[in-house]
Amino acid sequence: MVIPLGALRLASSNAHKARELERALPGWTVELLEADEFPPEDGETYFENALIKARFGRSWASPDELVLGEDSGIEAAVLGGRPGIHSARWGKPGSSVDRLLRELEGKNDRRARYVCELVCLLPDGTELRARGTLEGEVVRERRGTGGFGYDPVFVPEGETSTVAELGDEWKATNSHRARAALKLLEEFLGG
Ligand code: ITT
Repeated sequence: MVIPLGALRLASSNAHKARELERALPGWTVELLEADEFPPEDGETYFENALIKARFGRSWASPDELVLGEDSGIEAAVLGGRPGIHSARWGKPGSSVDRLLRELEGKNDRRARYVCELVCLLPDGTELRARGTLEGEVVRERRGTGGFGYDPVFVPEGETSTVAELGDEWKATNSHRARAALKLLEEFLGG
């Protein structure tokens, strides 16, 4: 199946995700779904949550649109993969990064990875899926202003700067989301 360049409707309320995906997919536009409320993300995996969002988007979007669901998170090795799918709402609202730093206090093993799962639902109901990861480690203090979420405390493997210092340009080709988007593109091209 070869899908021509076009528009993707992202079933998300996170504008950072839409911008990052659009930059990662030259020639495509990525727009957020204008929904007031999204269904609860009660899946047990990133894939299940991405599928919940994509199916919700499919029920809202115009029949000819391609709909995308995205779920992502950060997994700290020494915490057994937490916060994982709970990354967005870990601890008190707005304090997820503080909680991660607190839980890693005094720990030498700072390894972590970002994970992103994408589910694309085509107008005919076909489901395409792609996953991207980014390995790295969590530093002890915030640095940088780019990106969002945990980016000020996450240094990717092979880098010395945090993702927030590396910035949105870097994310557009290297992030877990960009990697998943490129795999999705391969699916679009019939790979
Ligand atoms: P939607 O569910 O509406 O798409 P959300 O932000 O709630 O938006 P998720 O439920 O997928 O998204 O949670 C992902 C969380 O994981 C996100 O809020 C961040 O805390 C973290 N995260 C994921 N990708 C990230 C990235 O590229 N940079 C920094 N933090 C990220």
